[in-house]
Amino acid sequence: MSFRKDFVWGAATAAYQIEGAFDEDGKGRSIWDEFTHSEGKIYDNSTGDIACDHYHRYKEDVKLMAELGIKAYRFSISWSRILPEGTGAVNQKGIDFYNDLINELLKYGIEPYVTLYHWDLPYALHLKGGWLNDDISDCFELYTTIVAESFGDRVKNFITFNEPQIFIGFGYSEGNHAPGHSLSDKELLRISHNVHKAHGKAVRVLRENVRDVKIGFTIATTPSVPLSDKDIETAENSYFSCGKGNFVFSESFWLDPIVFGKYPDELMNAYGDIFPEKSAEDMKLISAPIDFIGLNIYTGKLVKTDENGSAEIVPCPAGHPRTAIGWDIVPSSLFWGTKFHYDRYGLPIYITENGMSAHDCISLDGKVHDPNRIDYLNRYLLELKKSAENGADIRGYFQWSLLDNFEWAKGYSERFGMIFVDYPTQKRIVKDSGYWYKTVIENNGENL
Ligand code: GBH
Repeated sequence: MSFRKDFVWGAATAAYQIEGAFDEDGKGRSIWDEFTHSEGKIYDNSTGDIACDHYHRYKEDVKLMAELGIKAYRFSISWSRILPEGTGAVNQKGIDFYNDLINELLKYGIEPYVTLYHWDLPYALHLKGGWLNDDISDCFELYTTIVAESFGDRVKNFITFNEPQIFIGFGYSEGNHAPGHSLSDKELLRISHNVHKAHGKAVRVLRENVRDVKIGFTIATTPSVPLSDKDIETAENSYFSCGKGNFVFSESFWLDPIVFGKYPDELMNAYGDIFPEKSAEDMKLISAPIDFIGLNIYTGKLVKTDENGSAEIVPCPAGHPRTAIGWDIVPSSLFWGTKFHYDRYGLPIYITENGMSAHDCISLDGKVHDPNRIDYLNRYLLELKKSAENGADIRGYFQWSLLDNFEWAKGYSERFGMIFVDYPTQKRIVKDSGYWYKTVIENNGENL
């Protein structure tokens, strides 16, 4: 045993972070266009107007992927590129762009994995209330129908949402991501239920329109890692708890309704009185079967059992290794995150994101040396392999990210790519870790 023979080795990106061409060829504005264009929101005052200029350079980027032996590419579609107003008229040039990209990928035998929503809500819909508007799930259904009809003959893998926790938690609660709001719990619950319904409607549309489709839902997760063997149960319970104060960021709030057709009792006990109206029909829609769970794992938190038998988070010791963005390096988060999710939900798992930021630069020899990233990836992938050997059904791994790109509120200050992007010239340089990843793919991880 080890990684499956057909293990999917991939790379991931998202539309707003790489495409640029923010107002070209009929694209409408998204909440991220508006957010980055308002003063003081982004660390380095940058925007995604040009980003990696992938809209114009996708052929070069796909070719680089092929050279690295990448088997699958996870990217997102910009809703406002194909529906500038969110609903209504379709922008044919937007459809053309994704058709060209998909065809280019298939030419090299790279399998497309499409994320429908990676945070860039059409601004026109935001003005009508966005995710708070109860009509939004119908708009999402329409958007998904167009995607399914346009690309479903060639794209078979879809992820409805990327990290609802983060776009809702950061965008509508903490306010440091677009659209920069700080809403009440009652409003956050309404938004979340609308996202759940939008997911359900998208699943229905994809099943009806795309032959042999595989559908997943991706969450952001910082797994609880047991400090010792005595703490396994405590870590697992705390990982899936969904109590007061943390429901948006929790796991079970997102996945229980989708997999079990039921919001967690803990949530309903705490918030039942302010929860929006939900019908049995809603719950049936939300829990339409999906094919896999996508986990985005970057770090973990160590958990031990305190004197009362409850979970206590143990901070990493001083000097513990961290990535440039400040996240602790906890390789075993890949083992425990996949194990706990497989134990609870029993669905196939893809790691839809994992990777690290570093302050990479071009050396005198013209290359980009990133030994720390190679070490990070090596350690994390060994833990993933261990989890697969331990029985979790792990189907694939997408490294975040193919390219250095626009890191949301951090602008261009963090580099997550296996390919370096020199923004002033848009020159691409494969980092040492990119070449290293190539050998991992060639050996199906046996050389780790
Ligand atoms: C993802 O979000 C996004 O999907 C992607 O677009 C983004 O570029 C990428 O990751 C890199 O950020 O304070 O140590 O506990 C990641 C969401 C939220 C993951 C915060 C790590 C906690 C770190 N992240 N989280 S820590």
